[in-house]
Amino acid sequence: MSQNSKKSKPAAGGWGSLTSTAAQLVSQGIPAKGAATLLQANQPEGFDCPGCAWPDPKHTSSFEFCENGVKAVAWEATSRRVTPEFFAKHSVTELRGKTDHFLESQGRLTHPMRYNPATDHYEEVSWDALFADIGAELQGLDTPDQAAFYTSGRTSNEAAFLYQLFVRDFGTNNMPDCSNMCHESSGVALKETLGTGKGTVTLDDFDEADAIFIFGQNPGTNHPRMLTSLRKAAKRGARIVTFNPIRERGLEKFANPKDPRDMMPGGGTNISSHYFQLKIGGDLAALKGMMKAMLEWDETGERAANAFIVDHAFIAEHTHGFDALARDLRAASWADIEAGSGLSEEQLREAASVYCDSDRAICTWAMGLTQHTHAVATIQQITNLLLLRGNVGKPGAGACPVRGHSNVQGDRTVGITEKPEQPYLNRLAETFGIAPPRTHGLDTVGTIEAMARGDVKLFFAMGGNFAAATPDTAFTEAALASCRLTAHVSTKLNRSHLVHGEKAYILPCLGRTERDDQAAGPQAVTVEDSMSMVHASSGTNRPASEHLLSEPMIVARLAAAALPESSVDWLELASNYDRIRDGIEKTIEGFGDYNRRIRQPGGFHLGNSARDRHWKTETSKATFVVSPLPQTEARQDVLTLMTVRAHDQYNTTVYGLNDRYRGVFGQRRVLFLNTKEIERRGLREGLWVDLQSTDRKGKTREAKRFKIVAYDIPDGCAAAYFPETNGLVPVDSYAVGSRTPTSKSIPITLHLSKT
Ligand SMILES: Nc1nc2c(c(=O)[nH]1)N[C@H]1C(S)=C(S)[C@@H](COP(=O)(O)OP(=O)(O)OC[C@H]3O[C@@H](n4cnc5c(=O)[nH]c(N)nc54)[C@H](O)[C@@H]3O)O[C@H]1N2
Ligand SMILES: Nc1nc2c(c(=O)[nH]1)N[C@H]1C(S)=C(S)[C@@H](COP(=O)(O)OP(=O)(O)OC[C@H]3O[C@@H](n4cnc5c(=O)[nH]c(N)nc54)[C@H](O)[C@@H]3O)O[C@H]1N2
Ligand SMILES: [Mo]
Repeated sequence: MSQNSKKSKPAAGGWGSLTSTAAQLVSQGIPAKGAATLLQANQPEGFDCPGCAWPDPKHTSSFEFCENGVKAVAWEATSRRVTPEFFAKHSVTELRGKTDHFLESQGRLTHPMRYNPATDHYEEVSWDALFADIGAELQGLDTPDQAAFYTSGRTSNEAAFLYQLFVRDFGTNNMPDCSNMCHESSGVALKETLGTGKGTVTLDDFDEADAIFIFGQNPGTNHPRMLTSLRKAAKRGARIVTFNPIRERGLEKFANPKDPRDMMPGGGTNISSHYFQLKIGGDLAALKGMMKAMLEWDETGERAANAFIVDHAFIAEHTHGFDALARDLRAASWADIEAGSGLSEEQLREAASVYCDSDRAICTWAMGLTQHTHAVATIQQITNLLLLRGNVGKPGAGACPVRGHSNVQGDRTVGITEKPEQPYLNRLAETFGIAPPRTHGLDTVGTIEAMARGDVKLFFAMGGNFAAATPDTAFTEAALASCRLTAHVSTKLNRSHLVHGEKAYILPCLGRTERDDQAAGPQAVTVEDSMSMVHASSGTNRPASEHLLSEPMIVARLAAAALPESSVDWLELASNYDRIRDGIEKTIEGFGDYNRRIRQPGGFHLGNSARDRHWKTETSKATFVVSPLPQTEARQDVLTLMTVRAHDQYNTTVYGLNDRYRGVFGQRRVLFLNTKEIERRGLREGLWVDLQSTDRKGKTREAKRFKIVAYDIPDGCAAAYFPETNGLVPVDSYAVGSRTPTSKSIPITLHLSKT
C-alpha cells in the first residue's frame, strides 16, 4: 500500500473496473445470469438501477457501463440465501459479533422472521401472524406518536406514498428518513434561497455548461455515471473545477470502458482543469473568497475584457438581499478567508476567474457540504455565487445537489417527511377521507433521542440500516434496544435486525430487479432521479423466494391490520399500482396524467419552479443569504475527521474490503493523515491508533484500532470510512437548520492502540 507513490496512477474506470465487475458477479454466484440482468438496468423496459440517483440519458439509451451499478445489482441478484435454517444455526448474539460485510454477504432474506427471546434466535413466522401482532402493538400504544416510521431512499414512489398515507391515517408525522442524514441541508438551503428544495438542472445542461464546479463529492465511486457527463464536458473544453480536501481519482482522470482509445495504456480523459485541496469545512470561506474577488473586479472595472462580472440586470429583476451580501463580502478579510478555507487568495481569485470567464456554470455538491455544522449556510453561498451571474434558470447553468439513494428525491416528493406542509395534508384528507395529524413529527436525530427517553416505543423501518447509518452508535443501539418492538422491511440481513427491541420482526421484500406480480397482473413502480425525471421501473428476475412480498403490499397488509376502520381500501390499492398512482396524481402537483406519462419512454420531468425563474420564496425573489465565517477552535492536538465511502461499499453495505482508487486493499480500518501530521504526533505509517472524540459536555467517545496511512490530505485533517466511525459523532452534533449529523467534521484526538 503506497499512497504517496509517485508512479503514474491509472485512470478511474478502465480495466480496473472491468476486472472488479467480473469478480463481483462471480462472488455473488451469478456469472451467467448476471449479464442478462445488467442489460436491463436503466433501459426503457427494465428496472431502475438500485445504485445512485444520477439520471440516465433519457432512460432510452443503450447500456451505460457502471462498475458500482453492477455491484448494486449483483448484490441484490445474488444466488445466496438467508433461510430459517440459517437463523436456526446462528443466535442473534453470535451474529452481533460478525462484521457488516459478513452479515450482508450471507444473501437474500427468504422468510418473514420473529425474534424469540427464549432462544435468542429469529424463527419463521407467518405473514398473517406478523401483521396481526404488529397491528395489535400499534393499536396498543398510548398515542400514535409513540411509533416512528423510518424510510430509506430505495423505496419506490408507490410504496412510499402508500406508507406515508398509512402513517398519517394511523396518526403521526414521525417519519424520519435517510434524507435527514444526507441532503436535508440542501433542501433547507435551496428552499430559502431559490424556493424549491431540489436541484435546478437537467442532464442536458451538462452538455451546455462552460464550467462545472464540484464541491465535496466523489463521483468516481458514488456516481460513476456522472463521469460520462464530465468526460464529455472536459472533451469539448468546459472547465471543471473541483474543491475537495483529497485528490479523488475519478475527478482527475477517467477511462470509459466503452471507448477503445481510453482503454489503451495511459489512456483516459483528464477531468478537472483546476483542483483545490481546501481544508475540511472550508467551503463557506472559499466561496466567500471567490465572491469577494468578483465584487472587487466589478467595482474597480478590472477584467473589463469580460462583458460583465456581476449580472446586475438579473439581480435587480430576480433577487433580494444583494446589498447586504456585498457589504458582508467587502467586510470579510482575506486573512480570515485564507485561514478558514486553507486556500490562498491567489487560488480563490483563479477559481473566481474561471467562473467569470464562463457564461454558463453549474455547481454540483454532495456529502462533503451537507454534513457540517454550517452546511446550510455553505450551500447558500453556492446559490449566492450562482445568482451573482444569473446562473439559475438558463440552459447550461444551475444548482445540482447530487442525491444518493436512487429514489430518495422521489420519496420526499410523495410525502415522506416529518415536516409536511398544511396544504398537502389538506389534499390528503380530501382525497382519502383521513384526518392526518397537523403537528410536525420526529426526524432521525429526534427519533433516536425520543427512543432513548422512552417516548417512542415502536420503531418500523422501510428499508435501510438505521442502527449502522445513524450517529452515536452505542447510544443509538441502546435506544433501539429499549423499544417495545422493532421491525424492518429488508432484502438483506443487517446490523439493525440484531439490535432489536423486546419484540422484533424481519419483513423480507422484493427488490428492484424482481418481478412483482399482484392481482391485477405484473406491476411496475416509479422513481424520480436527481434531476426530477420520473420513470417506470419493472424487474424481470424471479423473486429470491416465494415468500417475499412487495413493499406496497407490506404497507397495505400492515395498514389493514392496524386500521380496520380506515376509509382507505388498502388491499385494493396494492393490487394494482395504477390505483396508487391515481392517488398521487390527485394529491401532488406535477403528476397530471401520471399513468399514461410513465408508459412513454424516458418518463417525464416534474418541473422545477426555480428553473423557470419563478421564485417561491418569502420575498417572491431569489434570495441572497449572508452568513458569517464559521468560528473554528484551533487546537494542535485535535484533528478534523471526515467519514467517507470506500469504493467497495454502498452506505452500510460493504461489498468488499478494497478502496482501489485510494490505493487501499484488504482492509477498512484505516486513518488517512498527511506525513507531516504523522511526524508531528510522533507516529508512523502502519501504527494502530484509537480515535477519540469529546463532545461539548465533555463526554468521550472512542473508535478502536485504525491503521495510519500516509495520504495527501491538508494539515489538521483526517479521513476514515463510515460506518466504522459513526460512534464518534455525538447524536446532538448536527447542522444548524437541517439537523443533519456532522459526519464530515468530527474533532478527534489519536491514542496509540494497546496491542
Ligand atoms: N457506490 C456507491 N454509490 C453511492 C453510495 C455508496 O455508498 N456507494 N452512497 C449513495 C449515497 S446515499 C450518497 S448520499 C452519495 C454520496 O456521495 P458522496 O458525497 O460523493 O460520498 P462521500 O464518500 O461521503 O464523499 C464525500 C466527498 O466529499 C469530500 N469532502 C469531505 N469533507 C469535505 C469538505 O468539507 N469540503 C469539500 N469540498 N469536500 C469534502 C470527501 O473527500 C469525498 O470526496 O452516493 C450515493 N452513491
Ligand atoms: N458517518 C457517516 N454516516 C452516514 C453517512 C456518512 O457519509 N458518514 N451518510 C449518510 C447517508 S448520505 C445516508 S443516505 C444514510 C444511509 O442510510 P440507510 O439508507 O438507512 O442505509 P443503507 O446502508 O443504504 O441500507 C442498507 C440496507 O437496505 C436494505 N435494502 C436494500 N435494498 C432494499 C430494497 O429494495 N427494499 C428494502 N426494503 N430494503 C432494501 C438492505 O437490507 C440493506 O441492508 O447513511 C448516513 N450515515
Ligand atoms: Mo445519502
